[in-house]
Amino acid sequence: MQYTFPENFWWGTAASGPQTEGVFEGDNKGDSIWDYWYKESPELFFNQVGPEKTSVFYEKFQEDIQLMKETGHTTFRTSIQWSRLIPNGTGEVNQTAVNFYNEVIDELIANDIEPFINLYHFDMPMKMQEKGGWESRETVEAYVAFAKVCFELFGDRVKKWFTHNEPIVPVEGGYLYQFHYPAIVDMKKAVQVAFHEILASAKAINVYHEMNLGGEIGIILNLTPSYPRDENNPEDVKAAKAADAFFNRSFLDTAVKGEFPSDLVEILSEIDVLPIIEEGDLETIKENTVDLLGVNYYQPRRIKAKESTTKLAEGPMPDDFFDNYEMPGRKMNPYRGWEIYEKGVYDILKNLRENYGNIKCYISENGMGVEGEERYVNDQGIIEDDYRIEFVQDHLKYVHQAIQEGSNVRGYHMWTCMDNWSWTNAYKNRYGLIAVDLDNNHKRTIKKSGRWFNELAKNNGFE
Ligand code: BGP
Repeated sequence: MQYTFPENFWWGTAASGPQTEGVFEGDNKGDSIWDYWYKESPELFFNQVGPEKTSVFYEKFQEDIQLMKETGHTTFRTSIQWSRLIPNGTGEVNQTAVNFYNEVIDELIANDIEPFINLYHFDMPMKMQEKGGWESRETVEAYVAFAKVCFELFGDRVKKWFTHNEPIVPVEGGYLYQFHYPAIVDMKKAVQVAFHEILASAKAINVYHEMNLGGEIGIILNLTPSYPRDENNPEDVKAAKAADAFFNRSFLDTAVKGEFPSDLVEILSEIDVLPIIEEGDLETIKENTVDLLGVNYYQPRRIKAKESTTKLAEGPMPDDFFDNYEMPGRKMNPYRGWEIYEKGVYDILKNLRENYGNIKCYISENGMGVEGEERYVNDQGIIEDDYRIEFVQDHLKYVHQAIQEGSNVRGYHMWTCMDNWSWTNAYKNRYGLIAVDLDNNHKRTIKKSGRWFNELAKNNGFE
């Protein structure tokens, strides 16, 4: 086999509770910010479709786990919805939710699929948001208590934990670019939110390690390599470095090294948006770094020195330090508007190897959302998504190369298993190895890529 991966390489997919479970009301679930926002302002949601319309994992998880088996999964990531487990954010634990997550975890293990559990996938309980969400210190403590409950309830069986998925996204979406609730523009709050997420993660890691449950805990970051327009132009290079500090190193350096990047601190201090830090916080962050890093990779950033004079907001914004650059001829996914640059994943892994102590990591999301996949259905009713197979193979070749050169990569998760609801695009773009027919009792049909993925996992590689 030309591309063989290390023994026991983790093959699987990633998903999240809010995007798959359904039953967004009922069974004592509390509202998350998404549930609340959708009920308040459905017109803000793509096609007015919100988290009430999912692939109904809550109901069909047994069937779904069988399909995971059929598609070669040895591992699967999902998240526990905080607002399902602890409806008010703090206090009483919802026994119906405990039963549900217990059943899911047990069913996965019974089918030899190792559960990877993430504690936060953009889904702040509304009750905590009312108290300021991540802006507030109270949320940090509430989150750590929630994490502890999860470790106590499920830590005997779950051995891979993650504190956050893409913590930069609630910062960008909620406090800078307005695509997550509360959808405001306020750089000072954005920085405080980021700081509290970082602190909450370190505190949860501390609790987990002290409990000695024999597993590993990490964080999942969406890393977007920042390439300057012209490597020989110092202004472009400086701009790319600033974007890298804002969007990558803010969370990467704190998670892996326990330190804030000094150039980021300089910028934040220059524009007077440094967060409130209490005594002992920096030590907590320093002492509680991750065991394992999840890398979500979809697209790079192309950056040039600031040329435009348009300000995105009255106050400071990251974009005051760089402009995005539309590189001519770049390969795009037209449906999502994201560049496809396979070598980006190699550059990330090389950077982790050279500058982050070769931290143990895995690819925790990578995938291709495509609109109108029904046009690829063959006469047996199967979607022939060769483009997805090609997309994954092309990325895996670079992952393989990084491993050959010594990168500490332990697995690959695709986004995603079943076509699912997306925060900003609802069901426009489909990412799954398995199609879901929303109009026909959520019927599942394995796509060609699902069959291919099964072979990939069984052979632990491809030709
Ligand atoms: C990641 C998120 C996922 C998922 C994916 C695809 O950033 O962790 O939750 O949504 O992106 O993105 P989208 O659905 O916006 O196309």
